[in-house]
Amino acid sequence: MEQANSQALTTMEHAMKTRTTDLTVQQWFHEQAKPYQELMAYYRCAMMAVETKFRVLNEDFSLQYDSNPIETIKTRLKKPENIIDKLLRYNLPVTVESIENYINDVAGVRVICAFPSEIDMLAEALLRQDDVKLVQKKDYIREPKSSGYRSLHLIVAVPIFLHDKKRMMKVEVQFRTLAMDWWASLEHKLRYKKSHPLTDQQNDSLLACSEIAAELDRRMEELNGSIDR
Ligand code: 0O2
Repeated sequence: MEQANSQALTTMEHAMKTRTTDLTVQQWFHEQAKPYQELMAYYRCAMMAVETKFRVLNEDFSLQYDSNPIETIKTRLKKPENIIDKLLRYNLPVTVESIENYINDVAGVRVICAFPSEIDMLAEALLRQDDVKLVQKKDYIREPKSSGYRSLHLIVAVPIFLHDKKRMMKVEVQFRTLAMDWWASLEHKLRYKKSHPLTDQQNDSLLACSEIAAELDRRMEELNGSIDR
């Protein structure tokens, strides 16, 4: 943990130094290192809390319906350089307060299901829990991005219980099917492999692949519905 923190700080320090030579920003970093580390620790706790909620739901669905809707759960803490980039992109002050107030996806949990209907089922089951507060919903499944990206994004606030207080922390939950995840992983790999943007033809091709993946999801869902248990 100590080692991970100091690694994150080194990366962040590097990110800030390479983006600006402004002494006040560097000074900020030295002053804010402790509160930054603390905030990241709280986000790690919130990710653990949300991951546990999904593991419990999976277990319960398995007992009640003899099905495990979750194929995989992944967690990630946003990289320090991406946090700084986002603050700068939105012209927000580089402060620990602004990270907490405005960056909703510092803590990320990705839930991968086999079928699209399992996504709605899990999202509803999460939001029914009385300690989970919905902050924002972006449904890129019903309205895919122009790139072809499909996933359901929920920003939720969940409590974490520390030795002397309770804190509400925001976590971004991305729900995807295996097909949506396959497309997003490959698209990311292809897009970031190149130093220059993809051509219109390459973008069209990626969009077409996303539509094929969506069709696969529909067919598998239909097949699943037609199989008696
Ligand atoms: P990281 O840190 O690498 O995970 P923004 O667009 O970032 O200014 P917002 O609201 O965060 O604002 O964006 P959005 O689009 O709702 O969600 C961003 C995240 O969704 C991305 O994380 C990806 O994980 C995923 N995503 C969104 N669009 C695409 C896409 O076209 N292709 C792929 N493969 N993934 C996408 P980041 O931002 O990369 O951050």
